[in-house]
Amino acid sequence: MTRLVVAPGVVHWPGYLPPEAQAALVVELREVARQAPFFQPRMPKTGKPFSVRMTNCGSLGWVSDETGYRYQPLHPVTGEPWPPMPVALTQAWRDLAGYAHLPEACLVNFYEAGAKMGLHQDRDEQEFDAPVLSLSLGDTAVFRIGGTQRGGKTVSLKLASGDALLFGGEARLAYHGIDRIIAGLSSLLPQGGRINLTLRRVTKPRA
Ligand code: MD3
Ligand code: FE
Repeated sequence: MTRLVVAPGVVHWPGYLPPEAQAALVVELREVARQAPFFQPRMPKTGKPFSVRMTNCGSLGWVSDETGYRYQPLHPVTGEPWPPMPVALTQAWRDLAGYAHLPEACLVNFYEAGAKMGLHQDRDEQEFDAPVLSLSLGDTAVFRIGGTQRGGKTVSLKLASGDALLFGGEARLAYHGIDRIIAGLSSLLPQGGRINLTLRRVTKPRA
């Protein structure tokens, strides 16, 4: 398995998930989305909608609306608990994360053609000692990552279906975002689009 160190704390495994595992995961994610439908997050204060739609699985999910960003145990629209995390995801975490405790949240981002995500830091978690693990499915994304200060130098990376990317150590608070989606390179999702899964430890483990 090819393991590329992209920058300090950033590790890329191109094609980590073989095609059959990607297809099996899509089946499980359709069930997640049936139980916890995709919602359209909104920017704090302005209420401007994101171009990315989201859902979550695991005991906690990330949500955003006029009142702010936060993790919560219930879906913001249905009021139901998030569905369980597929075992394939906890397995990828055990395999790659190098962290002794299980993730609590898996944020599922769905990008249609034209969707993007501006440069931001992920800092709504209580535990920055845990890495964030990302898995990409479907269309390729042009991903950009910089340092811990806004306005610094950035590097771009293409994320293809099946790729895993781990952010830990000094990269955990790096600015990052998705500049654009490149359609037509993957046949995993018949209607096209990209799914990104981010597995996160949210709370500080008790031991
Ligand atoms: C670097 N998602 O959900 S995944 C996000 O492809 C997010 O949907 C993007 O940024 C996506 O917050 C990028 C790669 C990623 C995820 C979390 C990180 C990079 C990260 C946390 C810290 C540093
Ligand atoms: Fe992020």
